[in-house]
Amino acid sequence: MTELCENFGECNLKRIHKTIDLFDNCEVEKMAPHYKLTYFPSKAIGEPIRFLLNYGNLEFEDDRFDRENWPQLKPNMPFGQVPVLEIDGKLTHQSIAIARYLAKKVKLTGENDWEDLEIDSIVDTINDFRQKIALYHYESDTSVKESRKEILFKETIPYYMERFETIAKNNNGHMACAKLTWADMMFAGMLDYFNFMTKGNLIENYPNLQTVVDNVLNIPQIKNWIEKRPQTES
Ligand code: GSH
Repeated sequence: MTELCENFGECNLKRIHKTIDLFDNCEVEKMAPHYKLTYFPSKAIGEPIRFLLNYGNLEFEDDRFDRENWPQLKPNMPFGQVPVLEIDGKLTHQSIAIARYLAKKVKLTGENDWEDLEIDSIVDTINDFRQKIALYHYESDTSVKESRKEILFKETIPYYMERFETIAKNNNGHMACAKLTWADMMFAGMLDYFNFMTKGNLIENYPNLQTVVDNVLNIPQIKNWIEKRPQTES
């Protein structure tokens, strides 16, 4: 009787294991998250997010609101600003945090903490650069704007661009880790905005930064996105 029971138990156990294996190997269709990006009708700091979503073939709702509707929309945003990425109904904010989250999803982060630090530091530096240009561009007092212009164009821009160029050269046409990462998406995604604010072509005399941008813009998903996205100045 004991022997019978043991055989019966063993047999059942094998059956259970087989069922678990079947479940594990089964292609369970997982629902893709629903992404909705809410932003002004421009590229600016929303575009690296759009690049990352496109790079990963992650379908998203590209919600560009009319500027005159902003006062009504603002109170609904977590901190009164955009871009806001809604993920399955949950609102997320801060463009860099969102980009980093998406970079993990589309495998454009570093291999380890050290590489992530390298990426994070250059992304934050690109953001510092953006803020310095924006301080000039959005200044409404013309005399203050004029005084900021001198420092921006003679000192700040060359200072940052020369260092970015050296980084791009040392990283074989990338902004970090000598490979394609989300830092490249941040730089290439925001370049049009930087050029709009400075009314020029910032990378004109920087061949390695041109390579960074070409490397991104030649990715088929990004090429396809650029062809189909709404044409906007900034
Ligand atoms: N640190 C924020 C981020 O990176 O997401 C900055 C967001 C931000 O400055 N958003 C601007 C905005 O919402 C548009 S680029 N401006 C309208 C307002 O503040 O009312």
